Amino acid sequence: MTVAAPERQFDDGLSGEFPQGLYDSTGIVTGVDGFDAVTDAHVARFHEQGYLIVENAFTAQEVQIALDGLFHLLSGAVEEFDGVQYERASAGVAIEDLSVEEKQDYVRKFMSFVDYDERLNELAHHPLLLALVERLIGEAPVLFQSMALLKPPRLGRDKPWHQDAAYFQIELDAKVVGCWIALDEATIENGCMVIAPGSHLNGPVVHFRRRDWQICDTDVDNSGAVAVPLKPGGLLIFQSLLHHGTPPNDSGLRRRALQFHYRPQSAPLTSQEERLAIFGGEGLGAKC
Ligand SMILES: O=C(O)CCC(=O)C(=O)O
Repeated sequence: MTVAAPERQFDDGLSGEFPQGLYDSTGIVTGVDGFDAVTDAHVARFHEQGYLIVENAFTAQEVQIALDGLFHLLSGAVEEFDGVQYERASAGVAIEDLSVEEKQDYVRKFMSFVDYDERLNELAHHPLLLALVERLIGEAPVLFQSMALLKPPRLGRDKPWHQDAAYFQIELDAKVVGCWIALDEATIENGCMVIAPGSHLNGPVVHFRRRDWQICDTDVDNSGAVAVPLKPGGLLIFQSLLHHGTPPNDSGLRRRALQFHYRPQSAPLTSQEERLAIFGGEGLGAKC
């Protein structure tokens, strides 16, 4: 009996032109060295600036374990897992014939994997990570989204500027955070995070479906933007209203990352209608 290969899923973002300089920044920012170095002053600054960087948050061994977990899922060994989304540019490529090592260079993202790999689940519930998130949000964190974002060499598209809160059905006042963990060295050339410090304090802005669910390119104010290069194992924690995006990977180097989102246990959930009433540019008659 032959078993049909699972249908390939594509990320629903599109490639496309964007204004030159969209991901330009005024400089780079760095962080504290290790979880133990985070002081109350850093926590206070997180609330003002909307982000906190912890270099060397995870060891080389933990990074390798995370990659092993992703490779295991990509190999198809866990039949029930269908969370891999490929770059549309892979449409004409017979990826079924490729090794896992080769296949990863066509993947845009992995979604919702913690229930399918214990190694990744453990990383998402790393005691030091959870303790820091709890310090930042003031309550026991609940993991509600797991992603791995691979920006393949020369193929990885940009992730347009957006606010993560525009994707979530969670009350806006809730202290929701994203934790972005570099599995490779992330640089400006291969598509590290670019953020607008303090932008979370200005509240929600309308989003449009263009290359992605995003802030209109012409509404982006990157005059104070900074880039966040990270070594493998480095961590960027950011508030869900912080404006951020990533440029394409025009380099020959991989840029793989994990991203976990946590909400406070008590955060009230909302609906798609309520979310779009705040963020849905088109429905609100805004122009892009
Ligand atoms: O890792 C990336 O390229 C973008 C991550 C991000 O901002 C997101 O997926 O919301």
